[in-house]
Amino acid sequence: TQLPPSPTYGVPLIDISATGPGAAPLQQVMGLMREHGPALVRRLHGRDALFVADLDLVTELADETRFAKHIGPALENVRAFAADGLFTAYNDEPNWARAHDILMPAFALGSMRAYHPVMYRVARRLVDTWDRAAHDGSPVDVPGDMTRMTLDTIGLAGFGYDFGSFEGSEPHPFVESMVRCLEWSMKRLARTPGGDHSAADAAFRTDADYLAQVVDDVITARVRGGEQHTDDLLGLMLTAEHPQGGTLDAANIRNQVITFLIAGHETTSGAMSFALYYLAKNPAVLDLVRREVDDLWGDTADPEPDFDEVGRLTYTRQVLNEALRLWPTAAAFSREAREDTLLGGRVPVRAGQGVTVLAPMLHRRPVWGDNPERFDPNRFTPDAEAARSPHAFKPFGTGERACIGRQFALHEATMLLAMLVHRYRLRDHADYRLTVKETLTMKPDGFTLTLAPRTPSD
Ligand code: MNH
Repeated sequence: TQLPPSPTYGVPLIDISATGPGAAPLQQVMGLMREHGPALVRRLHGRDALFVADLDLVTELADETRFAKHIGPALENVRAFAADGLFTAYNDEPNWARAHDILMPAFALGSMRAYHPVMYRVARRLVDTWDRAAHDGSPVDVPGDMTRMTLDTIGLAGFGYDFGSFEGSEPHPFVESMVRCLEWSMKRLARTPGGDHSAADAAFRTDADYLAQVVDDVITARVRGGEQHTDDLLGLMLTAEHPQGGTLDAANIRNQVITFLIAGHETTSGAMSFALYYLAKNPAVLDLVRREVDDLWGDTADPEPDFDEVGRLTYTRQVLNEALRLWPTAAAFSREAREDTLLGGRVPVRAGQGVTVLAPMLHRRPVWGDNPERFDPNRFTPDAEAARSPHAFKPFGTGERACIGRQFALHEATMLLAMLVHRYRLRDHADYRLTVKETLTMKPDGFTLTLAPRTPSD
């Protein structure tokens, strides 16, 4: 569809073609919004994208009768390797509803209980690695190790497949191929028309083929094992029938496995990394987390959190929410109008046209008070949450296409953070300055810590 000419947008139009989006396109839009306000059109080589962060506009976009998920150019690129998997499926693609209905039980509360022991087992792998680093005084690569942990967790919990990421010194090659695929999806958005990108595209194909091959290994391992797993993700994918009939076909299962291996670890890893960053920088907050975990586990050297205890770590969870407020690791999601409409009574949006919500800026709007950059987990006390619009905080997207793995991520991350704070003193040995790396998702770049074991009462 032809977009209306610029003056009818009703918001500032900024052409970035001269500089391009650079290595951090979403942070660039954050900067543009700081200058031009929370709704703007970014023009790049004649392609326009409407970005919003204003609470009123996001509240409207959350109205499922007027708007739905939009597969914008970024997710269109991700479709090149995840196709009709849940995350990138079109709303009206039959496989979306079919897979959603079949897989929902795997994210019910009872399933979280079933995943808990696996999550704990993998958290212990990380702790064993960090114990050695604490002993040697060597720094730990925080986002790298968080990624090892979350990949092993989703592999084992979802698919009974062990990536063994802590065994070698290198991350599993799946991670590097995946990151390059995500980078390709992002950089493809910035291409100047007419350039030759065949080398980048060929490299992408190699990586995407490798991801598919890993996925086939995951599936073969299960089928050959012959066990009657029916309750984890892969078990449901392979065996469950939809209430209205039909199972997932082989091609769709492959797309779902790729989708879950990526969506199930990349963002959670970043969220834990940012949370550790803020803990390392905010001793008063760290003290409160310590108090919470010490109340539960005291001087027990190796506490094994049980499922219900993780639910009682309310302040630790507030810390995670506050980290996701400042750096929602899946920072943008898009909505499309079901019919031609006026957004906020002033921005014309055509049926099917995309509008991208920039969560990190939504999360810094005046509804968050006059010092939104301050890290303050008390923004997430039950009272504070009850007093605030539910649309002011959207790290997991919105509506029926919102994140299916939210409880999974929060359980895994809350337990790990609590275990780490209970066990170590975190030392910001390098006086780390935050730089956020974008590969569609966001992570603190080059963030390391050194560790010291905690002794009773310190
Ligand atoms: Mn997750 C969708 C953020 C953890 C699996 N996820 C989304 C969306 C956001 C999101 C935002 C909506 C995107 C859109 O509207 O286009 N997810 C997160 C964050 C974390 C996260 C910030 C961790 C923190 N996600 C997880 C985990 C899993 C998972 C863990 C799986 C175990 N997420 C998904 C899937 C979807 C999704 C699958 C697509 C759901 C659908 O469209 O039906």
